[in-house]
Amino acid sequence: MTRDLALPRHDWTLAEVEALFDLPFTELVFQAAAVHRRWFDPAEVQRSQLLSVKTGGCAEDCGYCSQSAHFDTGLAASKLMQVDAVVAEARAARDGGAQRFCMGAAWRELKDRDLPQLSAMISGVKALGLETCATLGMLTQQQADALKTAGLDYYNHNLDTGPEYYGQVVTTRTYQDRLDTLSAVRNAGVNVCCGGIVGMGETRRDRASLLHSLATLPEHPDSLPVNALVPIKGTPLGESELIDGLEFVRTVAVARLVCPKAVVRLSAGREGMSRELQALCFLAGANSIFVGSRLLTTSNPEVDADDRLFADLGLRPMGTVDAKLAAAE
Ligand code: SAM
Ligand code: DTB
Ligand code: SF4
Repeated sequence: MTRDLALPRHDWTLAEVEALFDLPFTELVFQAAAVHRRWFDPAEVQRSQLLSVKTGGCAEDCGYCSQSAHFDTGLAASKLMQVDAVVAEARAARDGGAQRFCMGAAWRELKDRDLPQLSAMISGVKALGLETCATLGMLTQQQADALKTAGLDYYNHNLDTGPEYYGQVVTTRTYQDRLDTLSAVRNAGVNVCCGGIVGMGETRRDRASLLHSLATLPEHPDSLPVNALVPIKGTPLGESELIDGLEFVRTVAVARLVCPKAVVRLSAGREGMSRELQALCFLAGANSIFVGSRLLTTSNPEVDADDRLFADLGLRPMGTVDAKLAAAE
């Protein structure tokens, strides 16, 4: 009996994931599109908005990042933002059409002294009717539990690349550190948002290995961001060539096939992509994007352009803000 391709599996082998990458392009996209339709309405795409609530000066040496203190990228560092300012940005994001708001901090790990302020931000954003997400570096179990209590719906923490290539990109935090934070998040009952970056000089096998790592986690990520590297001058990866568009689509399609129920996010790097390439990503199973003219520290397509893209492709926003909460505030 042949296996139903749309049913989630946790026993993927790396060879099987590589074999998906090696399928003829149209066959791969066709299979991914078929699986996408089994779990989602393909006309719906989630809109998430990012805000850097604490920028720059980070102790980690992630070779792609504008915010690492190890590299001179010309980025000015700033302190943790005030709660009111964050909530005001979230309200504007909601009114601009976002359903999820993600707060990012350039930290190696969350410090307990910052927990009350972050908890207040999360509660404030949640009270606007938005889904809440945060990405604050490594977490302990107690911190993950506290964020859950504050109203956190999702925590983003990426594996970034396959374990074999990882050491070429980051040396200050291990792959196991990342897996431990993911367990704490999952144990706290917070949804896991976990993916990686392509276009960092890795091989197709490394991309397959990243997706293999994600597909063999104890539970598949709820959200799976696929970022195309945004090369940042001054970082070790600042002169990298952009990833080939078709290879990016293949990565999205394989992500959809190995984690069929995950919301796959077409994340950083959209500014370098044509509308047609983005449309292929949606066909291959991507069903979430970041909206707003800024990601964390780099630029993103303008909302008007994304509104036109949605209209021209016949796409609708996925989910809605909590109307009761939005009306009450
Ligand atoms: N400091 C926290 C951490 O790394 O755990 C959270 C913020 S960090 C900027 C979130 C993720 O954004 C990274 O793990 C990486 O996958 C992605 N990212 C960062 N810089 C990027 C770039 N230049 N291009 C593409 N993706 C990037
Ligand atoms: C993710 O995977 N991509 C987002 C989010 N998680 C936090 C971040 C993209 C950052 C792009 C570079 C920047 O703007 O600094
Ligand atoms: Fe710091 Fe996160 Fe950037 Fe790594 S990706 S340097 S942890 S802000």
